[in-house]
Amino acid sequence: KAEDGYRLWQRYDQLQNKDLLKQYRQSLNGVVVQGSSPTLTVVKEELEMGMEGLLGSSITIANQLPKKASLVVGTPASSPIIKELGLEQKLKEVGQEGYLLLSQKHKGKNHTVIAANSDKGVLYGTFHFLRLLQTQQNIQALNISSSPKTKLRILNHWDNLDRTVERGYAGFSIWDWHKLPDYIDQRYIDYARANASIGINGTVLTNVNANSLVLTPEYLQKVKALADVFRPYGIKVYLTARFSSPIELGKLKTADPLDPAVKAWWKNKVNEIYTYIPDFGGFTVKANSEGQPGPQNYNRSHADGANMLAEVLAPKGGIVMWRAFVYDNNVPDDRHKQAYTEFKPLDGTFQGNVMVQVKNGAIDFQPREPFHPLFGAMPKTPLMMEFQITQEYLGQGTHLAYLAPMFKETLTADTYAKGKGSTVAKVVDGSLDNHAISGMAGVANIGNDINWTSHPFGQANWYAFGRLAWDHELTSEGIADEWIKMTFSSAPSSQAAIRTMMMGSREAVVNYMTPMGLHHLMGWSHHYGPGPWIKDKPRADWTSVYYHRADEKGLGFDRTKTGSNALSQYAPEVQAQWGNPTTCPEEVLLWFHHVAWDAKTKSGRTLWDELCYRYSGGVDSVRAMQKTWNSLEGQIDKERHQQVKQYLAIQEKDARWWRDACLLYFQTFSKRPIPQELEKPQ
Ligand code: GCW
Repeated sequence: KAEDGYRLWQRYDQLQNKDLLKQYRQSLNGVVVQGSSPTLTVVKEELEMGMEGLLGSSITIANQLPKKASLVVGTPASSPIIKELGLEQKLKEVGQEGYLLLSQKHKGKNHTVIAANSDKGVLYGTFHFLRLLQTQQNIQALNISSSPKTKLRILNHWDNLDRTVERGYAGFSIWDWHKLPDYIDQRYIDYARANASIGINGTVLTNVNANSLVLTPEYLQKVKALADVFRPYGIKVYLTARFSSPIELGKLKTADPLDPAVKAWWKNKVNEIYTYIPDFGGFTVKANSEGQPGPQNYNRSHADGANMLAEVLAPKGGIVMWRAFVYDNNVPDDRHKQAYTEFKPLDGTFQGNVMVQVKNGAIDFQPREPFHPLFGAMPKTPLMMEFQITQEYLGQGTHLAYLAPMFKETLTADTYAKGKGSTVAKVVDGSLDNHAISGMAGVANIGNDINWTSHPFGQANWYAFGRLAWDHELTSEGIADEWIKMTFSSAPSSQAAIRTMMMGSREAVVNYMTPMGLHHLMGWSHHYGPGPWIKDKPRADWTSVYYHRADEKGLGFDRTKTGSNALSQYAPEVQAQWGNPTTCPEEVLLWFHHVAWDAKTKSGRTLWDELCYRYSGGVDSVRAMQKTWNSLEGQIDKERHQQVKQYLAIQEKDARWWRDACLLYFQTFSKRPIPQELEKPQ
């Protein structure tokens, strides 16, 4: 049924395990939520829906302690019972958004407690508690405390006002601007529930390639309607600000950030926004990148632009997320270097409420990229992570690629900024340099497809992003396990099989698209299929040949001293490892080195043979996923089983297309045969 996909990981179907059901029913005899607020109303609704569904019996939510064991929910401020439990010390440690889940005796009775310092914390605790039931955990001796490692956990929607979605593969935008503000689609509420359940606390509604229209009163009313829906779920609304808005909307002659009239215009605009949305979060800005207007148009710096906006937002508590993805058609150097070159010198010049938002890698959301050299290089500036959940370069809406391992790979990478152990995660969560604000943004893969993300497994990437933004130390396997149990089934055999599929899936994509550090071989502009042969574009780096540099001698982009020297942007320890082809991990070898076709790789094979093996291995991995998935027929509802099966067939076909196209093309340079034992390209 379509609803199987629509309900995401929040299915709440009755549990089948009789013993557990008995345990749950006994220990959750009553539910007490004292206090009232829009967020507590949401808490009650979710508990009712979740527990009634999972336990298969009706529950009533009281505001007095019942006679029997019960679930007690709230904050010391709104709930006298919670206050009596004496949790002050423990609560102090979890901060404003954290929570406790405890099994606790009170006046001779055993209670399960969800306690927090704020209603929002209670909401997060409630979702965690429901997850325990959904994943069938023992809840007899709970002693959980949790708080987010990153402060801003934000989805970026690249949604246009005409409802097209840039790099969106799951239908049109879920924001129905035409019917807003009067019609509130149930989808907005379910969107908020899903996000709150994984700790997401902000959403940028509009595309970074921004349209200034969204800042007009007509649209601000609509934005307000969405903000009102999301507020009880702890989600703040942000917008993208087109830098030239003072010209387009204000009829000014300039958008120069140092011009007093420009600043006054933004100040008025920001004040106006806050009359609609008193807790408006702030702006995300893409400036002087891919043709977008920005401060450099007026010979000002990114800091001048960001600080002007930050100053007018500061009194209202708003922030600026200024993107470091600057890709200027007129800068001739290796594209890898541009962001670092422009931003590193600005470290220490940004206002306190500016965050610089940096993509995970220096090029553009490739299946694998080494971490961005800006991480660790701007200690005085809070750097926000930008991941892409939508799979622009990873098979878009039809390829299965579980991205948690990719996110983790970047987060655990060591920048060596302050010696060994200076991971990207510590830069991003602010702990390495003691920043007051920290954040992670994920470019959403959500659209109005019934199942939200086109590929049923795309939901796992939305889920994993939220979970890692909350706690980057969670493992990819652990996140997959939770998600599978909630989304599909908890039968141990299918659980393990699906987890295996997921865990290998991103590496499979890397192998059949861009193994060993190859990158940007995708077809021009759409980025879906292979196009390693692409040349003759107005700019060298709009071509693929620019990135792979295949010739008779070998393959790969020399980014060492003898080449573009992008490597010099990393810490000396990183340079030492990656700068030497024998110590450079093979995963990024061709990213940094031009390697001879006959050079020996770790497997003992030549580069050419190894490349053939990797491309073929990618195809084999997809076939293995197909086999596993077919074996699960009957254990997964028919509609989702069929959909994934058909998508895997597309993926297998595409994987062969990639393998054959790339190998036959590179063979025109290597002039070496495909190893005998491998399937021949067609
Ligand atoms: O990944 C590239 C995309 C563009 C996108 C740009 C960006 C929103 O191909 O579609 O524009 O990056 O991140 O700004």
